[in-house]
Formats: sequence, C-alpha cells, structure tokens
Amino acid sequence: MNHGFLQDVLAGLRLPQKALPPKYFYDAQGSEYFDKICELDEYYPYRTELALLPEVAQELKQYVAQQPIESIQLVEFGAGSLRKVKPLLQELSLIKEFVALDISGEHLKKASADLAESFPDLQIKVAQGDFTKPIELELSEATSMGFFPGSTIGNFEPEEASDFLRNARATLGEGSYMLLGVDTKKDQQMLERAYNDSKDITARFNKNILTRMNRELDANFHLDQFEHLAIYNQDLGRIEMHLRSCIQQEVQIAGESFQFKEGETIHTENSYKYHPEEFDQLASSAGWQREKIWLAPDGIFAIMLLHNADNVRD
Ligand code: AVJ
Repeated sequence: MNHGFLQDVLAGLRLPQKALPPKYFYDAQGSEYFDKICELDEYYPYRTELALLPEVAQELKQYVAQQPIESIQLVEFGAGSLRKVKPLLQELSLIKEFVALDISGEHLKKASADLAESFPDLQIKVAQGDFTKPIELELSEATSMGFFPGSTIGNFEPEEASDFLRNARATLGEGSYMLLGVDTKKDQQMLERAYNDSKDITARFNKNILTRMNRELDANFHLDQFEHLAIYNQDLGRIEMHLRSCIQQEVQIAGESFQFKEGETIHTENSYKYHPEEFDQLASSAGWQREKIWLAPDGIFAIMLLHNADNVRD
C-alpha cells in the first residue's frame, strides 16, 4: 500500500470539509483522462497556451541571445506528456539539457523516449518526484530555466505557490529563469464550462480518485453515489472541484469508516486564476522578477518569464 497516499487520504477525509490533494489524480488512468481533457473544446487553457508557445519561443530566443548565457538546462515541473516543451526545444538551440520531473513516472518514461527520438542531441533526464515538496536536483553549470506550464501553479494555495516559487528559485540557483503558464481571471461562464465539459471527461477525471482509493487503499466508494461538481468561487478567485455525495452513506477506507451526509462534498481541487499584476506580486514575494509577459488574445492565458535577479535576497 502507498503510505503517503493513505496518510493524506485519511487526514483529508477527517477534516470538517473533506478534502484530497489534487496530485493524486495522476495515476496512469488519471493522466490519460487529463490528456483527454486537453483535447476538449471547452478546456481553453491547454490549447491557448500551446498556441502561444511558438511566439514565446521565438522571442525567448532573441532575449537569451542578448544575455551572457552559454547554454541552458531546462527543468520542467510536472512534465506529464512533454508536449509543451517541443516548441522551446525547436527554437532554442542553447538548451542542451532537459530535466523532466513528474509525479507519474510511467507516463513520463513513455513521453521521454519519444522526445529523445525527435531531439537526438539533447541530454534528457527524467525523475519521478513530488515537486509540491522541496526537491534536490543535480544540475550542471549551465544557466537553469524552470518551465512550469499548464497553470498547474493554480493548484497551490497562493502562499504555497509563493513557497514553491521560492524553493524553485533556490533549486535553480542564481541568475536562473522560470517560464510559467498562468491562467487569468475571466468571465465566470467560460471558466465553469472548462471544468464542466459536455463529454463528462472532467467528471470521470474527478471520480477517478475514488477508483484509485478503492484499488490502492482498500476503500469501497460507489462511483454512482457521488457526482462531479465544479464552480468558480469569485471571492477567492478559484475554480473548485468537489465530489458530492448523492445520499447519506458510510464509506470504509483501510478499515476506517467515514460518514457522508446527503450533499456533503469532498473538495478535490482548487485552480486559482490570477490577474497578471496579482501574479507579479506573488512572484516578487518569492524573490523573482518578471522580465516578460505574453498574453493570449483577450488575455485569457498568460505566459511569464521570471528572473532570479542577483540583487534580490531573502
Ligand atoms: C493541471 C491544474 C492545470 O486546473 O485546469 C483540469 C487540472 N482539473 N480539469 C486545471 C484540471 C480539471 C488543471 N491543471
């Protein structure tokens, strides 16, 4: 049994507002569902960011050419299917090494074999790991550039996001960069549609965590007795996903009983949305300076380049 998972589940479900960390969505099945979400019409973040990346890569190439940078090691956090790094690798020949981190090891292995074929001269390292905790990486002398696309940073509470950025800055070192995808605040309807797709893929993605608990933690959730719920919490600027119990029921997990009232929810994910200026604040609280921003049409998504400027100290 996976003890980190079990501990987190028990702790989360003992809370007055039951909650689970979203990182547990991504077992093999969950990672597949997520890739399907990215193909949905309603889910704008993926395709919007992907469409912005070629322009980002071109301008980044010009930018780094003007800096005293000899070579770059790119470190992707939550690398998953590795589809977003390609435009960067194609354009930026200064990237000689690529380090991919992800919580789903199998998914990553498949993807990196494919990447190695497309970029035979690139040094690729993959590491399965939980980047929500501070990590130690063996990095080379090259200038480090973090890459954290997909607005995954939105899964953190703002304070956690700041901690993550601070840790990443320590890991990547002096003079490093961070390229980040950030989902912006926008029309509520557009936000809610993105998490309530008509094919119910997001619902299946959400419920997959119940399947995973049944399989890995000897739990007995009935999938039909929970429903997917995703709403925009305007006050907190975040999409919340929940699993709502349709009836009053009791569920066993590894021998412990949990009571659900009718309508009671398990809070499974937050996805924070930021105004660009709000995000600047967050980044600078973690010691990063924003060098550049690229906005998708109508400002529905942002990619930012942060710099670990030498004059900022903790
Ligand atoms: C992987 C965190 C970017 O919040 O949009 C997609 C995950 N959850 N649909 C997001 C997700 C439901 C996604 N991130």
